[in-house]
Formats: sequence, C-alpha cells, structure tokens
Amino acid sequence: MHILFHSPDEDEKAWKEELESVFPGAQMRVWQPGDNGPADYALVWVPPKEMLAHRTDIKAIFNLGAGVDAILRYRDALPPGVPLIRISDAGMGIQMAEYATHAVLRYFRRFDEYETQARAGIWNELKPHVREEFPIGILGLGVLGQRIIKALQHFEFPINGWSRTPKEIPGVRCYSGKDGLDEFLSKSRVLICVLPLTPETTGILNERTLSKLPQGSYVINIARGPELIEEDLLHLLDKRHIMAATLDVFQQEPHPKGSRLWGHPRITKTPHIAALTMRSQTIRQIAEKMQAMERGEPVEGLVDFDKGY
Ligand code: OXD
Repeated sequence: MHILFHSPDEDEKAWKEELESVFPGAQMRVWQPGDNGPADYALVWVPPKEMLAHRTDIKAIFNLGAGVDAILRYRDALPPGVPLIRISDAGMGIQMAEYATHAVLRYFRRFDEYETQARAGIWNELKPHVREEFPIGILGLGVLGQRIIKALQHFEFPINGWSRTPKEIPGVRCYSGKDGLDEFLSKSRVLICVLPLTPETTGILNERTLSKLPQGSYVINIARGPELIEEDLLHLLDKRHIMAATLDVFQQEPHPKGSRLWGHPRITKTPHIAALTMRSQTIRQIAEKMQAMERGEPVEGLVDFDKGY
C-alpha cells in the first residue's frame, strides 16, 4: 500500500513512523515534484496542484484538516471520481471549543478591558455584562460548531446558530438560509464564525452583515480569512459598533506587517492556530477509514464537491 504525503509544516519522519506502525503494509513517502510513482492514497494539507492533478491511481485523498478550500481551488484538475475525505474532528473540535470559550469569556468578563487597565496602572471595577443580554451566535453548525455549542452551554449563555440548511439542536435557537441570516445576526452579541470557505461564504462578514449585529458586539473568526472583509471590520470597530474582535485567520497569511489589523488595540490576533492537526488521532482515524474503504464500506467526512465542504 503506497501512501503519498504532503504537509510541509509537519514532522514528516514522525508521520511516516506512526502511520506505518498503525497500518501494517503501508509505505508512506513524502511527495516531491515530479513524483509520479504508484500511490494508493494521498494524505495532504494544502497540496500543490501538480501533486494530485490527473493522478488516476489513487483511491482517495485525505485532507489533514477540516477545511478543503485549498484543494477545491483546482477541483477541475482533480482525478475524476476520487473521493476527497476531510478529518472528522480528530481532536480539532475540542481545540476550537477551547479557543471560542476563552474568547467569549474574556469579553463577557471584560478581561480584555481589565488587561488594558492593568497596563495603564488603573484599579477600577467595571460593570459586569448580563448573561441574558450576551447571546452567542455560532455561524456554521457542523461538527466544529456543535462542539463549540456544547462547551458554551456549560456557561448558560443564550445560544443562536445559523446554517445554510435548517438544523435542530437542543437548547439552540436555529436560523438558516439567506432569509434567516439578518435575524440571527441581530440577536447575537458575540459572533463566532466556523463556516467552511465556499463561493457563498467568501466575504459573508462585511459592512452590511456585521452592521446587523447589536451595537457593542464582538466578532470571533476561526474559520477562513476571506470570509471577513477586514476593512469593513476596522470601520465598524472605529465606530464602536463592534467593540472587539478575535481573529485566527486572515485574508493573507502570514498576516502582512504594516496592516492596521496589527496595531489595533481591540483586535486580538493568533496565527491560524485555533485547531491544530493532532497527529496520532488523525493517523488512527485515517487508518480506520482506509481499512473501511479496502473492505468496500462507506466512510465519514466525504467532501461534497458541489457544496464545497
Ligand atoms: C483546518 C485548519 O481547516 O486548520 O483544519 O484551518
């Protein structure tokens, strides 16, 4: 069984050792330009087009992350009929939940403002926010969105959710489709975006939609940078319509020096680390899926090319 690998930021040797020990008979090799040797499966993160284009021998492509937007950019060059499979949670959900919970609690308990005060040597008690007036809106109700909801429900915030198609989740006021978006936004004091990047979600967080959030709202983007028009966010921060934002993803990554987003006192930035791929859990999950495929059984996480996720 030949497995092609491409994920330049990972420890390739460790992946090889662990994958080959979990899946006896597997031989993993790191793809190099020009490698057209035999391959049964490909394990990839942001692979160059020439790695997958027109490869007719592979049985499946496993994406080593949740978002498949980087691969779908050249979907027409992908070998026809070859399934693209994304990891299903594999340790990502809990990291997203940690990140989102930390950001929500930081704003709810006004720790961001206390940090600013402390730096200025100010001892001053701020009026606490009221939980009932602090509804959280989760944009995207897939595996990751639902894991975040589960974590936030412990803190008894009112929770709203929005998805492309209708969903029902206990304890969540669910909205859907274009028609439900404005109302969802108007009822959410904190917006957490976990939507996959597709042509429909590109630029979905813009001046018009973000203005629908109540005055004094917070924005947390842990999905994809191109979903947010950064200039529009800056404008709404300047007007204090939006109080603060936490961004893990950007239009351009690494985020360029000199951009106004860097120095902004009410934007918290992290370098696309909300959920990192957990090697052991991911390898175990992929090995199980490959074994299921070899037995001719269906697997979870199949990407729908038309939906784009
Ligand atoms: C992912 C990511 O899609 O880390 O998994 O951005």
